[in-house]
Amino acid sequence: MTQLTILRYPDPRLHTVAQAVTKVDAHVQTLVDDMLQTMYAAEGVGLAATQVDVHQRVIVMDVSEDRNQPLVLINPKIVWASDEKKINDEGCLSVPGIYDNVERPAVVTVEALDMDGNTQTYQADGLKSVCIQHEMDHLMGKVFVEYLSPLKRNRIKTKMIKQLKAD
Ligand code: GNR
Ligand code: NI
Repeated sequence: MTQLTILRYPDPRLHTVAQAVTKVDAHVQTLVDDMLQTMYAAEGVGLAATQVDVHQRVIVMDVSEDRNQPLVLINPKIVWASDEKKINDEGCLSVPGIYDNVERPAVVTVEALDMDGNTQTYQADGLKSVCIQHEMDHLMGKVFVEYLSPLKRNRIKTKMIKQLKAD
């Protein structure tokens, strides 16, 4: 297993739109293993391939308390979203130390391939719903700070650039 480097905002590569996976083969399985290891090491609840500079539609997640329920979503597609919206405090491994409110549908149904290449359907609410939508945004090249006002976003950008220079 390999720990991968997580891109940090405002890295322009975070705005790349990912391509659909054509076959869930050994190459994709290795990517999934490496992404899970990277996510657990970073103590995140989710990770999109975009964040490790691989532009394929692959997401890993684990929203369980004991961090022992990995979930893999390949070529995810939201097939239903509730009219009901919810505001959640979001953070992102690519924007360390920044948390802010984002409004999203409260409940979603998502269809995706699993590690065996089988189509699975998941209904999610709470953190799992937020995380699925947050990760799917990454695959579209979108980072959560883009939901915030331009003023906030620019302050965050400046702060991140200062932090990167200090590292
Ligand atoms: O670890 C993470 N926590 C989190 C908290 C609230 C809403 C979304 C997230 S996802 C984030 C990991 C990450 O950056 N995934 O892309
Ligand atoms: Ni994120």
